Amino acid sequence: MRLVLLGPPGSGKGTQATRLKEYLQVPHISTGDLLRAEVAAGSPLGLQAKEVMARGELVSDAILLGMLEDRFSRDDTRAGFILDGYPRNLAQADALGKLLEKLGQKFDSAVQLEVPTELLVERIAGRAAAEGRADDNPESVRKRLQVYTDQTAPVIEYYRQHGELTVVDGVGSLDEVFSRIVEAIAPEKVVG
Ligand code: B4P
Repeated sequence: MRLVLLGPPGSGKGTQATRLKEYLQVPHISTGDLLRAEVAAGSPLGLQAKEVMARGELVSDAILLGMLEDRFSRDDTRAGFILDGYPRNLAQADALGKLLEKLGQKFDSAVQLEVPTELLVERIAGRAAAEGRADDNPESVRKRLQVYTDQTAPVIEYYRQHGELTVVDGVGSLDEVFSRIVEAIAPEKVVG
């Protein structure tokens, strides 16, 4: 199964992708995690991305596409994937479509997690206290939410128009949200 998880920061994309990965037995590809690994390694790419991420802005499309092409060149993505954090703007949605076409892979569904803004802010504040991620400070969170509204929300329309959008209520316990996603993506597709 080839899935994209869409939703604002704090909507549970990373959280649910970790569970879906076990359930669907396909790799979880988080562009945020890939970037954070580059930052931690101090690579040239990581050095470029570090400040941009800390400000809550989007890293350049060219860097992201290069990273994605590299990740998709690995055999484990042939049977499927859960893509978390990509695409974040229309240019990235278009680039992903072209990449899958080139690889001869059929896309299944974009799952949008819907969560009200007050709850997003609350969840991220909880993670800030627990993990201290560089971009979970109030100023960056405001910026990330704004970037989401301006650049990522149109991606939802893109998938809706392609008839590939599945909307899921992201409010509730981790188990409740997970069950809703599994139900929405048609469990019969999951077997095999
Ligand atoms: P990401 O790593 O994608 O960060 P995120 O949007 O905050 O989502 P995340 O998956 O981590 O959080 P989740 O909602 O699961 O991106 C970080 C930065 O990297 C971006 O700002 C950008 O700079 C850069 N970047 C990444 N991809 C890019 C791209 N394609 N193009 C350009 N730049 C890119 O969880 C949040 C919190 O909520 C957690 O603490 C979790 O425990 C909690 N939570 C989740 N579900 C819950 C529930 N049901 N109930 C209660 N709490 C819940």
